[in-house]
Amino acid sequence: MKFNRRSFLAGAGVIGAGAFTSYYADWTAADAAAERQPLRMPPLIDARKEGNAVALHVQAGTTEFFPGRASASLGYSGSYLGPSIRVYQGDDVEIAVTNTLNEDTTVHWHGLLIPAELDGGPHRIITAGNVWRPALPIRQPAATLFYHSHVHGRTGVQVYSGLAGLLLVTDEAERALALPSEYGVDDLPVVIQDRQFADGLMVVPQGMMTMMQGRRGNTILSNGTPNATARVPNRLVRLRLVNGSNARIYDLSFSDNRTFHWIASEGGLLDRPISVSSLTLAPGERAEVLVDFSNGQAVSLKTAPDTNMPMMTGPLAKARNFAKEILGGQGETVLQFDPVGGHGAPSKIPERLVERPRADPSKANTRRRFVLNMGMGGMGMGGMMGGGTDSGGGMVINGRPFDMNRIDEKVRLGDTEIWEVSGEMMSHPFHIHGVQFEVLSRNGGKPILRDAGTRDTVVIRAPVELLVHFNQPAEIAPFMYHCHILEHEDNGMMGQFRTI
Ligand SMILES: [Cu+2]
Repeated sequence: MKFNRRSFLAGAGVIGAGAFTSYYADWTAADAAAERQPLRMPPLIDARKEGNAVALHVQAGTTEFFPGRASASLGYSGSYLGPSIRVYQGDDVEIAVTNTLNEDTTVHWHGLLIPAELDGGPHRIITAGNVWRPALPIRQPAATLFYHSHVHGRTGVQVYSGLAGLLLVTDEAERALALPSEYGVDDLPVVIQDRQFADGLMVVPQGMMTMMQGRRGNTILSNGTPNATARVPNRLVRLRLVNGSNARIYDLSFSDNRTFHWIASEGGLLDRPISVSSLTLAPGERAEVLVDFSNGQAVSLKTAPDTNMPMMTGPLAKARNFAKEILGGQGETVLQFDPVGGHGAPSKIPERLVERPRADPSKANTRRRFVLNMGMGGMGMGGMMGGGTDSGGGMVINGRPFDMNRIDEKVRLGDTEIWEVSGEMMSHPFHIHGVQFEVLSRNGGKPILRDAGTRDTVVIRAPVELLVHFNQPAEIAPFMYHCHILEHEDNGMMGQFRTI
């Protein structure tokens, strides 16, 4: 992945060369320091062992992503990311969140089905020095959920700096399946994030290109570890893959092209495992998979090159394609696995997982349409390039940027609706708070394999029909729906609804 600055400038032409070079200049920095590091494991907090009262401290600190190089970062009760919190279906769990930062924050429980006033969206600000104590009713099936900052306008920076962690819901049906579930041993959370490093230090990309594409970086971290290696037992291992990146979509596969088994979507376990050799994961999406390491061979989880860039014409398109050619390369290693103990006994994959009631499309009487747009068409290149550095180029849904004081949609509590969502310029991960949904169709045709199961986030471009069931109240506070490219969200690609 070497990158020649002069030839890149030539490709960029005249317009926008400055923006491109500042964005890409350090793109190759991290490769040089490719020393393997053991995969870091977020501490596990079992809520029941804490009497269902958990404390989280939002704090600033420093993290040595690379040995001896201390980067400024944020974390929950730690310097980067937060503990994995195991919660049990049927329990009420109080989480006391103390904000020790010098700025506002919020904690959104992404994927948790709870009333809107507990959801931790942009309205539920925790000001500096204050504590928020939501009592979260855990009523949904086992799933891997993702808590993170959602403070409007600063979500991108705060999550990038480290404000994210996992909430692991468990229930009896899951435990009865005897899936690998020894945390950190054969049940591994893997939070995948790309971050920009210069000289071994994490830097926060800024500027117009960053706002358009979303913050990306030259280094892939797994649980905050660059060049990570996981030692795993020589048997079946569960990976809870979480895309915690601000903007990048990963197309994951193993270096030996082995088959693995997708067992849970964002909403929880599928009805049966689906054998795959690759899996796409957009920001905010999660997938639990079973991987058989019984052949004892080292193997790497890899991603295909990053190709989700805004569609452009003219000199910017040339520069973009040029960047893709140079930077795309052969893809990258996300995480290496070193099985311990040589050859093991081959693993058995369960044939069935769980049966869950499904929403009935014939009950959906209301259809709403949402178009996620980047508003570049109307502005023209000159306007876009000449705008403020962080203007973001007019991120909107249905032509309107987010307004905290405007309720965009009102839904009847208990209803099932069809939401038809499409995105322009590039692929966008669309997330709806307080619901789970199923994909009914894609671009007028059948859903793809990856659309199986219930979910709260889905990557869209051509129109996708979602069957959404609304069973959480949003009277005191609204719920959000938005693009999960965090810079798009921060710059207005978000709306809000009430359920009444
Ligand atoms: Cu977007």
